[in-house]
Amino acid sequence: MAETEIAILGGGCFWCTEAAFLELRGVTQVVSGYAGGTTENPTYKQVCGHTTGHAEVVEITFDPFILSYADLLRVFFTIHDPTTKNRQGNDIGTQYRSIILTTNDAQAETARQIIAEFGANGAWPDPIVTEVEPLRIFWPAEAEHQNFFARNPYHGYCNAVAVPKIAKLRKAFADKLRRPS
Ligand code: MHO
Repeated sequence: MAETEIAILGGGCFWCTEAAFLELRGVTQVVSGYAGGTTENPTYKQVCGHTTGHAEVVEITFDPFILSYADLLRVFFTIHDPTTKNRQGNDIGTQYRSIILTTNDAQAETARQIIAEFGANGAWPDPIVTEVEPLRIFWPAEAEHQNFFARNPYHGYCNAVAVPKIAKLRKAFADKLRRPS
């Protein structure tokens, strides 16, 4: 029986999203990469140049008996802004779009439910613009983008973008952390 499940989520800069999801108990691996575009083997430069249609995403491997896909999505909708089209904060471009790439019908159904939940719970005043589409292929990003924040803890951009995400996650999901904070 499969003990792990894969979630592919795009919520802005993957350095920062990766660092946040690594906080959760039940998450066994997070890989930064690209999905939702057309070309094969996209590079960071191509993705940033908007020539491939890919979004920056994270591939999260998790144990669904410890952390459900629904709860993973609740974290996702808490730590990024799902209401700004092709934008997260100061980062603007299609690679920063809010997107859920589903690996099966059950994930697609759960994604629609959680979008409805966050559309109604007042967490975000504006309409949610997150795209939901079936995953075609996930391309891992270049080695220098993996574990970026852990390897660059004093990076100014990450301190401005990743640190507040992690703080929000720790506060809102204290019962789901790998280590108590
Ligand atoms: N504006 C940031 C984004 C990094 S992220 C991996 C930078 O260029 O450093 O998209």
